[in-house]
Amino acid sequence: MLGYSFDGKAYSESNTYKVSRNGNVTITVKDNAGNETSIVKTIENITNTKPMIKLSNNGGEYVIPTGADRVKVNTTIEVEAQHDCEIYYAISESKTTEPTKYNHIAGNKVELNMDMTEGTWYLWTYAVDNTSHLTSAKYVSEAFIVRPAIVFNTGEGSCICKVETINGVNYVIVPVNTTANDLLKQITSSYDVTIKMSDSNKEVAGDSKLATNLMIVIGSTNEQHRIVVKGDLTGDGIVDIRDLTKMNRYRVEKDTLDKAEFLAGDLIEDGKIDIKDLTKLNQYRLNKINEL
Ligand SMILES: [Ca+2]
Ligand SMILES: [Ca+2]
Repeated sequence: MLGYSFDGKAYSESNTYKVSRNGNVTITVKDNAGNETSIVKTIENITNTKPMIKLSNNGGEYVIPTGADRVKVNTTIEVEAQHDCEIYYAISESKTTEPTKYNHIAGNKVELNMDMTEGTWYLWTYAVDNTSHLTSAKYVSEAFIVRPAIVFNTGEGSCICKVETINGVNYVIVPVNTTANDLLKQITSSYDVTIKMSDSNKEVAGDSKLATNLMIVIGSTNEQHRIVVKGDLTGDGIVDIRDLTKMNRYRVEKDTLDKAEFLAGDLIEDGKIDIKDLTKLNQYRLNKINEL
């Protein structure tokens, strides 16, 4: 007995042969005298289907927070396959032109935490089955639309003194007598921007004067913006004796201020409210200086 041959391969003593594809396998047996006999065995119970790609968070709209130039976008690529796979993926601005370079990772699932800048992006991906080397169809995601919540013009001629982000809240600092329309003119956003009362959620009229702690609402985003009117600690849009009193009460620890009120009172911007801020507010109130 010389042994067994499968599909014309060399004879061996082993009568075991691994088959990874459906189809016919010719098994030949040869004895010591050189007599051969062959049979054809048809293999049809292996399901060799190509890997399939599934994407969660397939596209969508993502907001770049104020003060940042990018946003993290999470998505999961999952492969349905019989065997272990390698996943290939690339991020491209084109939906139609295939990227030339792909990242790849071994496994049937990968969680991506993509760092996306402003634009419209597509995730291209495919998978290769490591056992039978079958490749999935190329998968192109839906559009990932990434855009800033809002852009403030703080340049020359703008009514916005500055924007400060503290603990995820953005404080937009404006001088007293700035109107809602003045501020809206200095804002660019692809969302609907409205200025609302923080307690009643009521929209303020365009020609009304801004007050400390009004909110800027940007579409349905979670972005939080508070208005700070310099010198207006009481949140009524004017600077008068009541602001001076409130400031002084805070100074002598008889009153507290929230962050927006504090920023409204820190006129000499040094991170504290003291006699210098009080003096400046009083001078403004008595028309000895024109601006805060
Ligand atoms: Ca006031
Ligand atoms: Ca100060």
